[in-house]
Amino acid sequence: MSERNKKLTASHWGVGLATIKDGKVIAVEGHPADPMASEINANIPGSLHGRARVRRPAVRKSWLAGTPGAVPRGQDSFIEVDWDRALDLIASELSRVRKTHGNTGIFAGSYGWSSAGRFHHAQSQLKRFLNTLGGFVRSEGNYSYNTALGLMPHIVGPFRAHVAQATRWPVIAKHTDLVVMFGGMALRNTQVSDGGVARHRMAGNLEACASAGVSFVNISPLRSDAAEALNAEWLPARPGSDTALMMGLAHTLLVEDLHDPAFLARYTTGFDKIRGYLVGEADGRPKDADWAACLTGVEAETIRDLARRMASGRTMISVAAGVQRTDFGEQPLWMAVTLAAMLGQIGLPGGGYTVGYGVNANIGNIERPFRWGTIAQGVNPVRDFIPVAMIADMLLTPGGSYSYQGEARTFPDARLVWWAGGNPFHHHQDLNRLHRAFQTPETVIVNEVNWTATARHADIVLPVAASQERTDFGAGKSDNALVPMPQLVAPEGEARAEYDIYADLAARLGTADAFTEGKTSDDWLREIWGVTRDRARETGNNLPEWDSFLAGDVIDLPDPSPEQVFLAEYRADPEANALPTPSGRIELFSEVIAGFDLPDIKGHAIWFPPRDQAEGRGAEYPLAMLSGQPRTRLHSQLDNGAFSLSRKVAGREPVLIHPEDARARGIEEGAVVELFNARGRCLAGARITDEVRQGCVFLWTGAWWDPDFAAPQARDRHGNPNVLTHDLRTSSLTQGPAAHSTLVEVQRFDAPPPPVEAHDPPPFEPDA
Ligand SMILES: Nc1nc2c(c(=O)[nH]1)N[C@H]1C(S)=C(S)[C@@H](COP(=O)(O)OP(=O)(O)OC[C@H]3O[C@@H](n4cnc5c(=O)[nH]c(N)nc54)[C@H](O)[C@@H]3O)O[C@H]1N2
Ligand SMILES: Nc1nc2c(c(=O)[nH]1)N[C@H]1C(S)=C(S)[C@@H](COP(=O)(O)OP(=O)(O)OC[C@H]3O[C@@H](n4cnc5c(=O)[nH]c(N)nc54)[C@H](O)[C@@H]3O)O[C@H]1N2
Ligand SMILES: [Mo]
Repeated sequence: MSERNKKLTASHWGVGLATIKDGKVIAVEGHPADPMASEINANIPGSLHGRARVRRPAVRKSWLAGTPGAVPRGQDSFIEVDWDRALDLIASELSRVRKTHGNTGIFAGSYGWSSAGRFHHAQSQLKRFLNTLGGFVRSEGNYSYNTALGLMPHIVGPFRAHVAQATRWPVIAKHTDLVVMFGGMALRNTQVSDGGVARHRMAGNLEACASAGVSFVNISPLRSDAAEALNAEWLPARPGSDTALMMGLAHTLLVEDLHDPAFLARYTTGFDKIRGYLVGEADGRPKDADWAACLTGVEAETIRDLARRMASGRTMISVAAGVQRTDFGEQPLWMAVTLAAMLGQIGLPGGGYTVGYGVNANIGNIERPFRWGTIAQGVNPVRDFIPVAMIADMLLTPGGSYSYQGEARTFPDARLVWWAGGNPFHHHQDLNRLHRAFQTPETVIVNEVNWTATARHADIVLPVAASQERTDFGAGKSDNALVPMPQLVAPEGEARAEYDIYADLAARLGTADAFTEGKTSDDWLREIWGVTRDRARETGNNLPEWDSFLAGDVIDLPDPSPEQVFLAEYRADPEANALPTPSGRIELFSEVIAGFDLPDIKGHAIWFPPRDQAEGRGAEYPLAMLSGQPRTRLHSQLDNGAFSLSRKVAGREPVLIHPEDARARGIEEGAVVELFNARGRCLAGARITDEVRQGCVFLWTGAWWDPDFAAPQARDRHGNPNVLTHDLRTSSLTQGPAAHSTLVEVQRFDAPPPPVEAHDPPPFEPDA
């Protein structure tokens, strides 16, 4: 390590060097070998040792008193108890629920990012523990790109594999003329990658593209969704209108004979169907540039000109994951694939399409050279699951029916909910509805580092050690580096590593041998490191012994595929390398999806207007609210750290408002404003800027929810956009979250602004 007295710590946002004094982490800076270390590190000390830490096990007062409905979850006070009492309570609840309802009465879908580290991964630990006890209802998919996960296998192939195979940025720098970015490519989002990122390469790779003369078009409501160095042309299309814009481009290619019939014939199926739709065969309405101009707010001539430019050279079409987190988010994905197929450059270096550039630090920049070792989660004997974003629906309508992937399914009856490593009261939409939904289970258990809104909705809260408080190693899912994570400080209060908590619980329930296999954390770490070392050796890399690794610096491994071009093999030989779709080709029309006969997705890409717009809510709530990822933290993590706090406005989350929209409402820079719609309301701090499209406001995700239950609609005082978003999904095919499609109104808030209390612990009471 370059600097003595500083110790390594690894996070989803990169490797940090921590300074420790008197048993506390007092500073964390980026690793000197990281070309673009993340400022998020600066949040660690304040959050790690902050007021909000869960320091002792705690039980909700009314639940402990045996009158669980006396005060609603999320509004109750807590009683701190010792570990034995908390674990006895959980052991007896688990036994009771299993006996009365069976293991399908336990929901432990427990979505969330938790912390980096191969061994102390919150969800893996919880799942392993519950699997030794007969299993649990899980969740499927994610909040990030669920719609792509559910759609892409039907039309091109497995999405996760395809993201890993994304064409590399240096290839784009060399071969591409034009990158057309739907949803931009926000550099702020490339600070993070799940499991970690040792070197932030994105900014450098993009700068290299700009220097090589690659042109960029940023189609997005936010100008800064394109890095400044790109000098991108900004087309601020109306949010939710990407499909229409792509259709206008496709129609232009078609009528000006700029498309590639040979590619379409050889590599795709169903072009005739979408062609018929584009020219308006059935509805008499050509989806031409003029039609698209009305829906997108982008001039028809600009659309035609862009289509010609796309056809005149090597063009990469990029779709940000945020674009599919919208109403009918399947459609822009399918239409992007259709548009790229019409250009005929799929599989060529620097051409075609990519969904997901910018969704993390590593996509298109690096990949892991082999699979890292990990702790086995075991086998879950319960088959039942829910699509991840149906949590509120499941809790509110047990036994209710829903449609998913063409299948009629039934919600399980979740009596006990256990969350570890996620914050649904940050990540789910329509939080007032989720608050109601969380009243329905008999028992809610939450393992947390901090008193998040989710912890406040628990009956039993277990204080867990943060990643600086336990020994582990970091290795990003798509990174090529291994990072020692020695324990830096003792856990705050009575917090414990989750492995040790489950080991004690398993001992109470008679499954200790199955859970621990007689091993300590240290034994497991050595074993998992051993597996990682063996796999390294098989690929010709030598790794040190565990103890010297733990005392050393980051280990970089070779990049397995620096010249990678997405779908190059398919292009080279579409018979030998047929796609895993029903036809073996790119399906611009899918018989399978058409056969499901669903109301909200058809056999090819279709234009569906966003729901609020279609239902005429634009008059009452005229502003589109975007709620993208925050530059200053990871989701809700470390919101109480110094860097995140330093960017708040009037103590609240900043909301970006266009100068014209602010003027029309008498809103001044830095003022407290109120955002509202039929679902909820929140306060935020006004940042007036022409970076954001007129008619749109942008409120970052992750400000800890701070409801004032005495105020109208339990007004959130801090600025969490999910009090305003709907929790409908993209479609009944994929059931993906659609948070970006939200209409709101904004007004001045002239009353004395109430203090924000979200970063304080809840009220405690002594045990009676
Ligand atoms: N409106 C809107 N909503 C969104 C999005 C959006 O764009 N707009 N984006 C969505 C997306 S893409 C995502 S991925 C989700 C993210 O949603 P989450 O992943 O749920 O968000 P995080 O804030 O990362 O929550 C992780 C929680 O785990 C806790 N934690 C950290 N380490 C540990 C540990 O070792 N053990 C335990 N038990 N807990 C730990 C942290 O304190 C934190 O509370 O949000 C989604 N929500
Ligand atoms: N610093 C930081 N980085 C992060 C995260 C974080 O919490 N903090 N979270 C990580 C996670 S889990 C994920 S999944 C990724 C998410 O990565 P993305 O999904 O790419 O990120 P978002 O910020 O949701 O959306 C990107 C942009 O899409 C634009 N957009 C929204 N709706 C529309 C639309 O209808 N049309 C068009 N054309 N544009 C639209 C918005 O302007 C937004 O800035 O980010 C990751 N990176
Ligand atoms: Mo995500």
